[in-house]
Amino acid sequence: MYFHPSPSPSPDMSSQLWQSAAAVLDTNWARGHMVPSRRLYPHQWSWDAAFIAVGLAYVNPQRAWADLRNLFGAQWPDGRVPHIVFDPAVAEGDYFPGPGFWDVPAYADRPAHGSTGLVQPPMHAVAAWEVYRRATGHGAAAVAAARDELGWLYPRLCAQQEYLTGARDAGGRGLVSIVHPWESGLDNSPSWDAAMAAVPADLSLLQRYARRDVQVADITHRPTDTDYARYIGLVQSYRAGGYDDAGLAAWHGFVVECPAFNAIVAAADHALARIAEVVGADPAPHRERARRVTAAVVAHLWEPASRTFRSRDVRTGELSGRRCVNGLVPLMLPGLPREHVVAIMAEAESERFGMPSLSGLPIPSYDRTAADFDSYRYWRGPIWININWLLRRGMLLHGYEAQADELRTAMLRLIHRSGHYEYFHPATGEGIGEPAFSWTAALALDLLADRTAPVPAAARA
Ligand code: 2M8
Repeated sequence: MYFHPSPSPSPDMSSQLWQSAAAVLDTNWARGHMVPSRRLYPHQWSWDAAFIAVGLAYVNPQRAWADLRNLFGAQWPDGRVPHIVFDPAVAEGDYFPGPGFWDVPAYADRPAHGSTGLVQPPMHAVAAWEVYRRATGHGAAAVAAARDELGWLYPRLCAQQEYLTGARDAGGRGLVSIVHPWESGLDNSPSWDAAMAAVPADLSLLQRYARRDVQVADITHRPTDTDYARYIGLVQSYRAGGYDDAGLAAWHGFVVECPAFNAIVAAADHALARIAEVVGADPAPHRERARRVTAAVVAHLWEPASRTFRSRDVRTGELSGRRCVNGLVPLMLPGLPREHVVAIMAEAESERFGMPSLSGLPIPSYDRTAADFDSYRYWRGPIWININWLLRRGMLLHGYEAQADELRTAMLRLIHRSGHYEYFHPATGEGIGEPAFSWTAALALDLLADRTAPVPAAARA
């Protein structure tokens, strides 16, 4: 094994990592917003902006708020926050599918450059709360500014939650449905394989629309052409329906309840309850909705035989047969019953997900023992820092301090050794995908600044 667990990051390592992470965030700042990476993702992405804000809170809180403002400036009148906000200065051909393909409806106050019509997990309330919480380290003026920013964001965050828990409750069970794998953020996860198998894959679409991602990334590390043909077909379907959500399960080919997405929805309401107290609103409805969504995740997405959470295909009613990391993410919920917490921790510590004590590395995106586990292909095996960051928060919340610390150390050592990569090989730790990836850098800052870590001098300044 290439990596060996070590008790904690040394002060030298922490200081180098802090500098390199801050440098990635400087490099990726583009015209009033942050890009996930310069080459492959030249626009602004929704849940990336949330993870990025968590790190910017330490080095440049003004940019954290500006980035969130740029994203919510593109919010639709129905409350949806688009999964990509396009940068008008970037050519149509620099990302596929670009703004021309999405052809979203125009309305008065939407930025002319447009967006997609999909969403991503609503991590933003959690992020906004984290940025606000850190403002005390930057003086009284920063705290006052942060309170103003929360005031601006609060109604927008509420509208985002109302859209998701309202129009997107396609199954009528109190859970949010996603209408495209891109909405999960875990694009080609095996969690969608069964549902995607029923979506027609018209490969001729790839003659009409060239994939841009494979011009700048290794095709064996990305979703397949068949995946992309289905991705394009699903956007065409949703677009043809005017991005309307009425009766989704009857006419759209992919309608799925994801345990990670829904856990993030509930976590958003917990964060909104705290934000409500700061801005003078009533926190009670947020706590109540968080409780309801948590109860629905437990009631409908738990697979008793394997004692794991699974995604559910709303069209067929079937739970996915695959053990994927999205099934561990409900650990981040404070209201998760103890028996489910214990079961998730057992899964995280099993040979399937192999906590660092087994592999020396953070948790992979898919069951290591599955026959189709793929160490390179995106969300079908590699390690992702944002998901591990969420899992670590869950471990801390439920009193698993030693495991949380082990995971933190493994993440920091991995990023220090390999760089701020988009994702990592689950056996060797080799960096894969984009080498200067914003959320990896941002979350490294947060992990470094954790009170249990040796605080680097730059963080104290
Ligand atoms: C990936 O998704 C985009 C499509 O939205 C892509 O592959 O082009 C995912 O990893 C997603 O979680 C992430 O938000 C996005 C930008 O980093 O890239």
